[in-house]
Amino acid sequence: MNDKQFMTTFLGVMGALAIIFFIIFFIAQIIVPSTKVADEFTNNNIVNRIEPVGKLNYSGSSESAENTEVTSVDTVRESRCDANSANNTTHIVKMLNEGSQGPMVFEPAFIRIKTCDSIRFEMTDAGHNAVTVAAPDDSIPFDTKYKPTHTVQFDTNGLYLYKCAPHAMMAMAGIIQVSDANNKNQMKSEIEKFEAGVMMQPVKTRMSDLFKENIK
Ligand SMILES: [Cu+2]
Repeated sequence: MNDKQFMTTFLGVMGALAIIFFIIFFIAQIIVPSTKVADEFTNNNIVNRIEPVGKLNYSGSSESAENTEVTSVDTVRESRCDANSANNTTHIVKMLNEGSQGPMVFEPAFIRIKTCDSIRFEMTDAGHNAVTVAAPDDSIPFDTKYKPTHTVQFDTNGLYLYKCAPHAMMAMAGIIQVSDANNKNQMKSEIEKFEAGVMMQPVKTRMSDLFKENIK
C-alpha cells in the first residue's frame, strides 16, 4: 500500500466515522423531547417540596445539636449589662480538689448574686473547668476553659446549673441564682438529668440537696 492508497483509505474511514457521528447526533436530537419531559418532572411541585438531604438531616438532628447551634449564636450576643458599672459585684467561686463538702467541689457550690454581677471562677487546684449545664432561656452559656481564673458576668435572671466536665460524675457542679428563680421547675428536671450521670453514690444527690436547701 503506497502513501496515496493509505490516504484514500484513511480519509474514507474518517468520512464514514463523521457520517456515523452525525447520524447519532440527529438521533439524539429526536430523543431529547422525552428527556425534557423528565426535566419537567424533576422541576414539578411535588419534587420541589422534597427538601435537600442536608436540610432533612438537620431538621432530624438531636436536640443537643440544635442547642449547640443556639449556643454559637448566643455567645456572640452582646451583654445587656454595663461592664463598667460600679454597682456590680464580683464574687469568687473556687474549684477545689478537696473542700469542706468533700472532694472535687466548687466553693461555694450555691451562690446568689444580683443581675449583672460577675463570678470569678478560680482554679485553686489544676484540672477543673466550669461549663453551663442548664441556664435561663436566652442567657449566654459559659465555659472557663481550664483557665486559672475566668470571670463571667450574668445578665439574665434565673437559675444556672454548671459542672466541671472531667469531674461531673463525682458531682462536681454548682448552682447560681441570678436575682430570682423564674426557671425553678425546668432546673429541677435538669438537676435530675445531671444526677443520673453521677457515679459516686455518697454525693449522688449533692445538687438536689443544694437545690432543696436554697431555692424557695
Ligand atoms: Cu473538676
